[in-house]
Parts: sequence; C-alpha cells; structure tokens
Amino acid sequence: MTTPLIIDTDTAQDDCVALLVGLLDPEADLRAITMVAGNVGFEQQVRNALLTLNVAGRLGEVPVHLGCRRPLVREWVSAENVHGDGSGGLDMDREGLAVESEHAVDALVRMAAENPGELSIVAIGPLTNIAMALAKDPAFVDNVKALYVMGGSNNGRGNITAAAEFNFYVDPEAAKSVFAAGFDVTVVPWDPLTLRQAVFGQERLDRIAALGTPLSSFFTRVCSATLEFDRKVGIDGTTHPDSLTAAALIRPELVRRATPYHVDVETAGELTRGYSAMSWGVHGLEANARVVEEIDSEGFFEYLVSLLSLRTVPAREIGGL
Ligand SMILES: [Ca+2]
Repeated sequence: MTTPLIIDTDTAQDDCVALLVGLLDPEADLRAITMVAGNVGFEQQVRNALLTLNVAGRLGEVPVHLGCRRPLVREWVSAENVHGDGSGGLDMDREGLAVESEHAVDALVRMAAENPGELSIVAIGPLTNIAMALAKDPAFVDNVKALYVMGGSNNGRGNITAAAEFNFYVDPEAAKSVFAAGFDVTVVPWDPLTLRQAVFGQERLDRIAALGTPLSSFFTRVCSATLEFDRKVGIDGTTHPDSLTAAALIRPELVRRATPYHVDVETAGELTRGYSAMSWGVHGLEANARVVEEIDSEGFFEYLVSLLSLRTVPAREIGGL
C-alpha cells in the first residue's frame, strides 16, 4: 500500500533529495508540495522545487502551493551562506509553469480535512505553515495521520548556533506550538543522528556520481555548495536529514530505533533561541514525540542510490546539468 503524503519544504540541497524520495519511490503517493520560508530566498526555493519536479520527470503532476513568506513573529533568517542558491546553479526555462493559487496553509488544512486520518506530512523546513494550519483549523491536528519533522538536536550540537538547529531557530514559536499540539510526531534530529548516520563521504558521493543518470548529476550539483561548507566546518561529506525524514515515513524499516521523548523548543533564551529540549523520561514530562536515534545507515544510502539510478526523462532542459 502506498503512503499518501505532503512535503512541506524550504527547498534547497537535501530538500531536493527529499522531494525526489516523494516523487520517485513507488511506495510514496505525494499529493502536494507546500513551500515555507527558510533556507534561501522564497522565489529561489520555488525554482528549486520546480527543477526537482522536472528532473524527476514529474513536472506538472504534483501541485506546488506557496506558503508563509516569513516566520510567525520574527524576521526571516537565511542559510544562503551554507546552501548558495540551493541547486548548485542549475536552472531551466520556467515559461508557462504555474504554481497553485491556493495558499499552502489552506491546502494543508483542506487536504487533511478531505482525508481525515490518512495523510501524513513530512515537514523539513521551519514549522511556520504547520503552526498556521493548527491555528486556522482546530481539527487539523486530528486530521493529520502522522507528522515527520526534521529539526532540533537530541541533546547535541546545533548548526546555526551552538544550541540550535536551523529549522527550529528560524521559527521557534512555530516549532513550540507544533510540539504542544498533540500530533503523532516523529523527529529526525540534526545531532547526533544526522551527523553520525546520514553523512555521505567521498566514496559514497563518487558512487552516486558514477550512476550517470540525470538524477545522479542533479544530486551531485545540488549537494555541491553545501559539501564545500560542510568541509569547512568539519563535516566530511554531504548531510541528508531531510531525505532521511521522508524515507523514515515511506520506508519505516530504515528506522532501527525511535524513542519516546518530551520535546519542547526554547523561545525566550538569550543564547538558546530555538534549542530543542528533548527530555528522555526522567523529568516528569509526558512524551509527545518519537525521536529517531538509530537508522540503517547503509540501507538508507542504498535506497537513495536505487532512486538516483532511475532513468527519468526531464520535460525541460536543465541548464548546467
Ligand atoms: Ca529543509
């Protein structure tokens, strides 16, 4: 049986790979892509999502809804220093390509209400759209089957600051409200999970490049800017938290251990804005999420290799590929 899902994304680098998971895995039934302010400029994120649809051979088949252009109460913070334009300079002619006129938050609320208890959401950017959907429709939380969130660190290092991971840092108020809402939540954290189990070093990257498909070239280009940044900060390879989050939903056998935690997000700290407090059951707090702690790392890599091996036919030529 396929898994119906929506991917809520700030599309740059590994977000593109996560979209490929939703677009290419035959077990995935991707119903919509919803966009949220995050990694890079909003229009660039939309371009990156359209590029990804095209390279997957799915242009025009999955609706793209534009969502919140900024966090709930704070100014937008970009990660362009990390991701560049988020697609390694790739581009294509977008003449005649349209996105949906319906706002992403309305689409999330509507689609969840039309399919109560069936639709899962993979949220791999700041949680602004999800928090807005919660505010808009009290039934949203119960209508969503499962929410898979990439964000925070599990008592580990941040990335944008020592304390905080980017998605929660950018919109901590949204993240806090999402964890308080009562979703069936699974979290894929940055540290230690991503840093220890979802980094592709040179040997793996060479293997992907050698596949020689449009998808593998796309992967290499899209991950190139971030790879350079990662190496500068001491990470020996490309990081794949977003694609891992999508894979964890669609291929649950890749998750070896997910543990109940109480997750809350710091909104008031002087040095800890967006810090995820993940409490492991000894502080008198009731669990509100499952946090992924161990994956089949080799299995995850081989899974992406199998998807990137597919021979897709992009409808439009991609400049730079
Ligand atoms: Ca993301």
